[in-house]
Amino acid sequence: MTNFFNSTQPLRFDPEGEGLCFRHYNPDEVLMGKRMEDHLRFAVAYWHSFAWPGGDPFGDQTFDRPWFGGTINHAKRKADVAFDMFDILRVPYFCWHDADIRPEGKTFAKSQYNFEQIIEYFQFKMESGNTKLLWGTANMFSHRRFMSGAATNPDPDVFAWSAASVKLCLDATHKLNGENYVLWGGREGYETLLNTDLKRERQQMGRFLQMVVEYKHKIGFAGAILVEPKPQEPSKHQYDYDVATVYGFLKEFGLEHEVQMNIEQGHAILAGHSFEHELALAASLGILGSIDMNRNDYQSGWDTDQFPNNVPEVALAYYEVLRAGGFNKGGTNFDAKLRRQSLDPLDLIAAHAGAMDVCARGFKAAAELLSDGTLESMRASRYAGWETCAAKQMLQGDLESAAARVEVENIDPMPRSGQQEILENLVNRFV
Ligand code: XUL
Ligand code: CO
Repeated sequence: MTNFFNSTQPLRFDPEGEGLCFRHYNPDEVLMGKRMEDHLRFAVAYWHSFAWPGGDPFGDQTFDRPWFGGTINHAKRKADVAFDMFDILRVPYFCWHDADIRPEGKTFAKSQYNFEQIIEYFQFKMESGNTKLLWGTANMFSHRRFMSGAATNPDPDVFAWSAASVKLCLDATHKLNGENYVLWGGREGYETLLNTDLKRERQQMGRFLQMVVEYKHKIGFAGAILVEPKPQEPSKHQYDYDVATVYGFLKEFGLEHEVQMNIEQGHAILAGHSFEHELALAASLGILGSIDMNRNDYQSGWDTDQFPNNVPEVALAYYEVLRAGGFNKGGTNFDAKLRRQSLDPLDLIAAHAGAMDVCARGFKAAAELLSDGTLESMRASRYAGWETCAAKQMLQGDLESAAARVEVENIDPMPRSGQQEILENLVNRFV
């Protein structure tokens, strides 16, 4: 135990409590036959909470953490504080990038040596603790060697470096019994089309993803490989633009049954969609894996990665997750960071505890809405015509036989209300 948080006493569930406690998140409460902890599967993002120094484009580091320093001892101290926080929050999972957890070495071998020491340290801490690994990933966007992409780089040596990075991180994720492995391609895109061979870059990226999947099978990693879509930022355009685009990409490279999605709230908004749209689409395509829960500032138009605090939005998102049958290997990763003025250890705890409560409220509302059944029965009745034999047969037939029905059956379709306001009022009763 470190003394960063003063106490590592786990937060209790107390709806009427004063100070720091959960007012809505009760891990043991059973909803739809499952404990809330097992539904929501919360994870802490190591990068935002322990590695981010509090900078912005106009100012440097604001956080002064005792583990900032770049030695292996600093990295272990960081791990100690992280595991203290996992205990306080009672989160079942965490997530990392290689670059968050180990000091960068002068060579790949030195970075690997540092990384493996921390993975061993994690293993030791995980054996005696309650927090598991939701996913690992390789940071292939921060270091300048990746400035022109990782797998899509014009330099094949960077492709090889990226292969070595993913292999190392996938091996470590496997060793720690991680449930998923994520690829987010922040630099897999372009700054200008003028210097970009788009066809070649997409092919490199497709082959890279096939290699990752081949390797996953070779080592017997049972977790899911997840791609995280984002339309832009840091690149002007990113190839993994949104769920629909990634699905087309997966089909092109024969990976639609191998790879699923890690969908982030803020990325959905940047792509011009709602979070629930991206979730519903992924679910309908059978590729809904996991979620990165956060929110953007709706005025600033970029990825501010704030902790969620909008219950109705969160409820509609979890509604789609529940409608799809809930998480399997996936979970709710808080890909969210403190504001840079939130300096205190207490801010870190409050941010997560508050977000867990927001998610719990949203989740409970979603579970009640689904159990109530009205929304689903109204949706089903809108499509009831398609349940008739004639309608089903029409889809088996050709254009001419469908067209012939108009005359033969004397068809004259009557428009029906979409009932949007009635449905919105219904949702409002639950959120
Ligand atoms: C960046 C982002 C990443 C990924 C993991 O916007 O969301 O943190 O989640 O690389
Ligand atoms: Co993310």
